[in-house]
Formats: sequence, structure tokens, C-alpha cells
Amino acid sequence: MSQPLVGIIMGSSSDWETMRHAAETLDKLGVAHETKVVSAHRTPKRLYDYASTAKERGLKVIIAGAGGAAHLPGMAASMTSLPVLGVPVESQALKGMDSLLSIVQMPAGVPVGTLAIGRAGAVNAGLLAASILATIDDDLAARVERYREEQTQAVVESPE
Ligand code: RP5
Repeated sequence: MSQPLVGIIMGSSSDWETMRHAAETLDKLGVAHETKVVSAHRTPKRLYDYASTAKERGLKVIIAGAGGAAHLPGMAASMTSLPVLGVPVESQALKGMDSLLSIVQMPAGVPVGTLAIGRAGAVNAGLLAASILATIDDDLAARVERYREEQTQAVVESPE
């Protein structure tokens, strides 16, 4: 793929099962992206390096997924003016409510666009990232429209 436009980061490789859905959604829409494990707690220097250089490296949107005490999206947002989309990964102990509340309630001034817990949030983060990029890319906008149209067509009239 060409120059990545979307950076998908996650707190642990155990988050990949969820975050791969963001990557697969971007694949379907033909959006170049990169994926990295970057932990706010275990690899803070890696997080600093990643977020503080993201813009100059050509990224346009960051998708950050984490579970539990999920500081990753907020910390990433504190170090870049790029849009940051946060995906709460479902945790074992609290089913992702901890992740959601850790990500969503940012203080005014440092936004994180918070998505749903789990797979739905990861898919939608991919779609939102594509929609953001599509505002200045007509070809991508057409692909996003087609994705939505195909989704509509796939809905059956009756469950039987
Ligand atoms: C968080 O802790 C990660 O985002 C992950 O969701 C959670 C558990 O990580 P592992 O113990 O599986 O590495 O930092």
C-alpha cells in the first residue's frame, strides 16, 4: 500500500481481534493504513514518538483502541491535532464499560471521537476515518457511498 493516511494503534496485541475490523473496513474502502501496538502504560515512549510525529509522517486520522484503563486515545490526542477516534475494547472484567468511560469523558479542549464498544466501534471507526478523508477525495467518497448502498441492498425484507 502507499503512504498510510490512517494510523491504527492499540494498547496490546490482544486488541487486534477487535481492531482488525477497523483495518479490514479501511481495506474494503481502499484507504492506506498502518497498524501498531502502542501502549500508554507499557510503552509510553513509543506512544510519545508515535503521536508527536504522526502528522509530519503524513497521517491524517488516528484510530486508537484500548481496553480497561484505556488512556491510549486521550494520550494520543494530547500530542497531536489530528482527529483521534477512540475504540473501547471489550474487557473481561467489566465488559468494556471501563474502556468506554476511560475514553469518552475527555475534558474540554482535547477531543477524542469515541465509538461503540468492540467490533461495531472498530468497523465504524474505519468508516468514519474514511468519511473524514472523503471530504477531500471524490473517488473515496464514491467508494464510501457504494459501501453504504451495498449494505442497504444486503438487508433482507423478511427474517425467514
Ligand atoms: C490494555 O490492556 C490493552 O489495550 C488491552 O485491551 C488490555 C489488556 O492487555 P493484555 O494484558 O491482553 O496485553 O492496555
